[in-house]
Amino acid sequence: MKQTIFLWIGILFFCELVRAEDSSRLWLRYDTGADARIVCEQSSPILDIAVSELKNAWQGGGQVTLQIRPASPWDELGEEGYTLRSSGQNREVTITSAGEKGLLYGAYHLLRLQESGADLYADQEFTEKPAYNLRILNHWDNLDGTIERGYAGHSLWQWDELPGTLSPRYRQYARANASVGINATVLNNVNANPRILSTDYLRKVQALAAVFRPYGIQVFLSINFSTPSELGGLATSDPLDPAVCRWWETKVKEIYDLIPDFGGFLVKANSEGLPGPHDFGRTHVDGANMLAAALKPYNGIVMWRAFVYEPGDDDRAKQAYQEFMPFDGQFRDNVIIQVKNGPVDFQPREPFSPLFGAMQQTPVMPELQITQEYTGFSNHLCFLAPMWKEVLESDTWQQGEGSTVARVTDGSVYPQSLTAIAGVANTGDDVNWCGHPFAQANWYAFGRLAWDHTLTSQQIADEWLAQTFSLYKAGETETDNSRAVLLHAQLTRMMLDSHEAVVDYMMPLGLHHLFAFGHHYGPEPWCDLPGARPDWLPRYYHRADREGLGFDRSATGSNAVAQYHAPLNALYGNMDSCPDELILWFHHMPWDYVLGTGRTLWDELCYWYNRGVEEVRGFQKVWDQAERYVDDKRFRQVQHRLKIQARDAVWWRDACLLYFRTFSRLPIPYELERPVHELKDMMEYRIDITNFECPPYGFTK
Ligand code: BDP
Repeated sequence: MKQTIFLWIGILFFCELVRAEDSSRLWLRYDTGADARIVCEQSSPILDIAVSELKNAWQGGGQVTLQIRPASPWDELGEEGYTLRSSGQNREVTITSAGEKGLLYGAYHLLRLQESGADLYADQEFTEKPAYNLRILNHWDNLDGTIERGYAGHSLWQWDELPGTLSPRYRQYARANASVGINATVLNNVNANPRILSTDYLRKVQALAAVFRPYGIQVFLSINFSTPSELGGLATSDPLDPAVCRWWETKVKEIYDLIPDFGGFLVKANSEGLPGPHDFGRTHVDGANMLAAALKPYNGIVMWRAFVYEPGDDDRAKQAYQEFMPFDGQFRDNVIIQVKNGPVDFQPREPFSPLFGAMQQTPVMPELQITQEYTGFSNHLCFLAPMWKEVLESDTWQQGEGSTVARVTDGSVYPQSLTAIAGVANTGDDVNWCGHPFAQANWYAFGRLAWDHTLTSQQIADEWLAQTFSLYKAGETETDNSRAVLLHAQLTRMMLDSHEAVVDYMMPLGLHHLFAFGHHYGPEPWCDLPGARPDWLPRYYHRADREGLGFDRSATGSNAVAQYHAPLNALYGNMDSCPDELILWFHHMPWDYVLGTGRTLWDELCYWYNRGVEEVRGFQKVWDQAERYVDDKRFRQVQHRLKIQARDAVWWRDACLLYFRTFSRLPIPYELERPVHELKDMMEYRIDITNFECPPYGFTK
């Protein structure tokens, strides 16, 4: 009997060890069983989680007290903010908040400090409160279990099993989000299936909402604008038709009867073939306000996307601004306009969307893409915090210097009660959630920046690395541990440089949308599909010809620069002052134009592409040193993907340079590495996207 028990303990221990490093624990790899002294006088589902997390994992020795303090109108920290005090002498920590969620976030923050090696017992007191009210993930998950632009398996939501069976991953998902302050989720694709609002599906959504609630996570749904006719059997979905309004009111009541804290709707309308108010001769205001009226009695909101563009003569980059600016001030107060970070579409680099700061009487929320649709899927290591910081810190100048994208959306510049930021999720049912072990850092970074956009990318990378990999090991020699310190610094650097490297080998100098048609993985700057929308083809964007390269958006071209506030319109509008990083976004530049570096545009292009390749090779060198410090499985996963990335970088460089060379007719500078592919071959490659498992080299000719 005793032996069997020991055997079982052994097996469990072994399983735990194996499970321990499959990446499924994300950044939450606490050692459990600490049985710490945690005091909290109240109890509730949220507080009980805060207490049990600390009880299991807090290793500080002293006592942690969680206290709800009476809410007061002067309390600027709100229900989600908190104060954390620690006293070195008594080894005590006290976290206070006006709300339960504040205590949950405080508890996770304390554990984050512990896991990232902070000095826990310095006498200190600090406060934290979130920058945005709503910090929300957008899942592009379809009801059939597939994920649009998902690279980590199938959807987490097991629609067929819900509501009866609840996967343990729902709770783990909620916990991971709460640990970084994410407080809301849109469960389904913006390209929404009307069936999501059927009673059957709403019951499934209700079950998910119940799992997420104790972690402070509110549920939202994407809706299809034609649901009244498609699902409800009405003759129309015209937003001004009284029967349509009644249909939505009844549906919204049904939702709130099931999910009293339901958040509201996300809407993609009249975009990329989806229905919307234009189909009935109505406007975006008519559509959004009708839904907002139905949601208002329950405090629900509408997140209406500005990602709209029609094939036509005018520059796609200008269209969202043209469509929405005339409506500023006309939306109901529970509507917020969701704007992608750039004016086109989540490209590796774009200038910020000119709608930020320009819409002054309507709340606007940034939409970022966590899933790496345009940055190498889950094969390429690309830490996105630097890119998001670049957007959030861009100065719109709309209210003078310092009106950054972050400040015009978080309520600092414009008095708005509704503030939000969305990230298109990169999660799936893969064991490690995100496909690439380092892609987890992007989920993490989104949450951290949504909470506090003043954190630096370095702080976020540091924290994430420390929590995700245990580079320092007890019992190792001092030399080993000081090597680990050095390695940690090198890995942080690698993360910080990774986005720029991707831009360099894919689309440097402001180039954009050179992607292969449809799947957006590899390069296809030559792509020309008869009958395809011109604004879905790379040539529309790069405009390469015998004279030069790039899209003229200056006053002599599409004049998109005019949508930016002074002094940006002049800065971007002039070839000599436009930053090199964006020069081909705003200008069609002659091949022999001499840039600030003293090199011609053509030479510079070659240098930047080459630099991207070299940077990735550098990442391989850094990562290989991690072999001794990182568990085998994750080490190999990353190593394998870096090999793919290094090959892809060469593929991108060769494809783009050899193709553009057919226009420039100039040699690649002789000091640079020579291409290893033939243009003709690359133009025939087809990636088998239906079988897109890592490695992706399912090329067929
Ligand atoms: C594009 C994606 C497409 C999305 C669309 C959107 O390629 O799959 O549906 O954005 O955001 O980037 O609506």
